[in-house]
Amino acid sequence: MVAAACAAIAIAIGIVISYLIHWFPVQASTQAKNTDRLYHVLVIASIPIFVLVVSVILYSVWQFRMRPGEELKDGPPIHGNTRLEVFWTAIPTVLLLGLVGYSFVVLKENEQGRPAKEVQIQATGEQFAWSYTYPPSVTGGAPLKSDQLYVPLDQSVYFNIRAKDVIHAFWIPAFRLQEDAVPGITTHWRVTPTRLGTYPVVCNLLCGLGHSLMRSKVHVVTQQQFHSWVAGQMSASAGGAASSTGSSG
Ligand SMILES: [Cu+2]
Repeated sequence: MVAAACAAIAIAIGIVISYLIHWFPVQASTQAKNTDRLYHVLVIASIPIFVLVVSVILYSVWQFRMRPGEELKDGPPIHGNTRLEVFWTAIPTVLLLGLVGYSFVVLKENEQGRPAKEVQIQATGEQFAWSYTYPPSVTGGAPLKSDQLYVPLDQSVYFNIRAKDVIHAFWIPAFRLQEDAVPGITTHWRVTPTRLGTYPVVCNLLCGLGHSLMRSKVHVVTQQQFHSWVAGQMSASAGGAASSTGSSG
């Protein structure tokens, strides 16, 4: 009875602490909210098990400790306990299947296809920088290459992720999304930004000496600002191209 009360108190304290500590950066996407909810469910499911396991260990260490004069004694010869073994196999199985199932649902939801009006952006990793290509479906003209990442608020963005040299990982912590950038193949992730602001883009796979400098920023702006930024970049690159042809001719 006392043990059960202590366990309940320990579980409650654990859950409160898990909520009080801010583990993560701000949530800036729909996917971030789903992922954080999953994380909290996993923590809340893990705390009672942690308390149970640690309690059994501490109890056993104290209760079955060697007392003076018992140095040469051996433990009682016990062989198996079918009922106990069925329990400690069945309960973790059910629990794990439940949590794996829920994780699967969250991942599926995060990757779900969106309506046709989706912005496509190609992110390319190379030693040691990220660059971005906005395709004709976004620019309405030629593809736009830039070292800056702008994404529109409340609109689904689909990233095609590539690498030129070695394996990198395209990670935006505020979106809670990460995928490897692998030479020779294109990987993807999909995000719906939900918070205006500027957030770090990080390469999260050791890719060489400059790896720690391989950082960039994502600007989440309104849809109107996004389109005017793209238009501005397009006219700037058109102007640049025109002047360079002018000077060479
Ligand atoms: Cu890297």
